[in-house]
Amino acid sequence: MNLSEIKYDIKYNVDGTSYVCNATECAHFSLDVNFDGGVLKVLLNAKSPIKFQKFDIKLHYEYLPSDRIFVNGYQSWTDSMEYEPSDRMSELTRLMECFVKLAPVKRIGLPKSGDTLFWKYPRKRGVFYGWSYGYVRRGDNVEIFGSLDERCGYTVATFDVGNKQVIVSKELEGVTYDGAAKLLELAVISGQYDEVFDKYFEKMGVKASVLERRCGYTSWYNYYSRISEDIINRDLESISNQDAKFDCFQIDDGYQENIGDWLTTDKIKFPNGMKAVADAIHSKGMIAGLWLAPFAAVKKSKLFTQHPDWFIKDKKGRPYNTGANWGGFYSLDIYNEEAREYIRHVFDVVLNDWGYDLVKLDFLYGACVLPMRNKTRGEIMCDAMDLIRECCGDKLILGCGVPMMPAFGKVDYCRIGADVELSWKNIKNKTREDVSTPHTICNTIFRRHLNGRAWMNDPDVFMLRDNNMFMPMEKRKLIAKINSTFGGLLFISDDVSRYNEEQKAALRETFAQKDVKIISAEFVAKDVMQTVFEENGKKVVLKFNVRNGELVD
Ligand code: 9PG
Repeated sequence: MNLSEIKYDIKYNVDGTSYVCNATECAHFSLDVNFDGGVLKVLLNAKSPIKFQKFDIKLHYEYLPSDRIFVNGYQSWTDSMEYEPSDRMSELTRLMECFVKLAPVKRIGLPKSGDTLFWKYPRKRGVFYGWSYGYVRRGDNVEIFGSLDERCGYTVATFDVGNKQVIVSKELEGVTYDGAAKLLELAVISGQYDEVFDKYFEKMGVKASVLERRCGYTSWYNYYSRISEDIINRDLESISNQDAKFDCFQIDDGYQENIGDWLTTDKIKFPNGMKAVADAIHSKGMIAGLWLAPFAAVKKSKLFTQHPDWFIKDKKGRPYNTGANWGGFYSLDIYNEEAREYIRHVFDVVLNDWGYDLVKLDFLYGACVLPMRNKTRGEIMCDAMDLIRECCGDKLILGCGVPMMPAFGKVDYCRIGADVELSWKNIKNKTREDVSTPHTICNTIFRRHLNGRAWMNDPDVFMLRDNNMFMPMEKRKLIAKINSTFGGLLFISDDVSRYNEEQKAALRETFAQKDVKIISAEFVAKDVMQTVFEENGKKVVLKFNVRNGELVD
């Protein structure tokens, strides 16, 4: 990269006046830009207090029509895939985009799980944007543009084919800079797919995961929140009578009286409390997992009614809704000392008193929906993940609903796609984070580079059962195959005592440890995914339509 070819597109504000700057030196600040060893670093020296409205660095890039462009969605659930240069990225109609920005819709929190409220969505054909990193693939060669540090603000990589540019932007809302600060540290690496990601994580200082892949059960995708001690005990018993190797049993949402009151168990559903459940799981030789959303609370929870001041507030000091689930929820301000103490206490009870070995931590994005305390969203999320790891010590964490890069190396397992649906239909989503089988399948394949590097990937469950199931066996088996080929955590939600011989065999086959080497995975026609891999030395080709799950030959 030639530094003299870099273009700067910066808008900032000093004392209420807006300025534009297209150079490294201007009236109110200077930038120290350095490109060394494949890393582009930008340091700011602000001469007076500055707020940035836009901070874009533009690099010249020549695309070819055969290139494939990968952009990483904002958080776990956000759709992420490779595009062709002539594609249009948006899955949301303009109408939907306007709808989610309406004040009453914002109030119920619908768009808050994604980036819609703080990042302008490119509408044009041939413009693709993603968070923290993205790449251009030319045949077998991949060139990645990847942030090495999101603590100095989230990084957005935009690939603009028409303008022959890669634009690296920083999300710096809410911060006033004065004096010296790092604004960007970006690695540009090219080579073979695996080699490039190995180098990227090495530069980031995130060590490869040493965990084995895990096989287990989660209660969510059959009963949703309608669980009880009876259902859990029955499924636990059925699983322990199977000859497939289960090593983890995780209780999901539904055991607690209210979102936020994690230590107040619903006595009707779980009369013996949550320690008894963990003990029962341990007695079957499995590790015990429990779901919670450690920052979240609903209005009627004891936590929120007793301590509204511990929660994130808007500019006017009113509690700020951070998402639409459970009729709307609020998130704790992770810098509030009492809130931090409460979070520590919850983990202490769940992990030490109740004895859970793994926590599935969900809706984490809520911690950074608003910049505050002169910190960017990126810095807040990094701090939130540090707090979580500190609270959990060396217990296992399965991240979920979490902005990706702040969680790299901080969680042991992580969801990398949307929730799977009990059917395989191509629904039009309200947001890019919605429940969707096509989205989760694409993410499992296109975020495979994170598996074993950032953590072990959780591709979400596969289902083999016949009851409460709305897709044919062939499609259920396809999901199982994709998950076991690309994922690092294999969970079902089925009552396996109802399995017939075919289902039992499919379960054993999915859980069986295999030596897998992915050779390629790409779209070969509209919506047609073709993946080629070696499984125990044998070449396998899988070709299917991601929108409906039909096999293609
Ligand atoms: C428990 C569930 C399960 C599940 C998680 C998460 O965008 N949405 O509307 C949306 C709803 C639910 C959801 C994710 C997204 O599910 O992914 O595995 O734990 O919470 O409530």
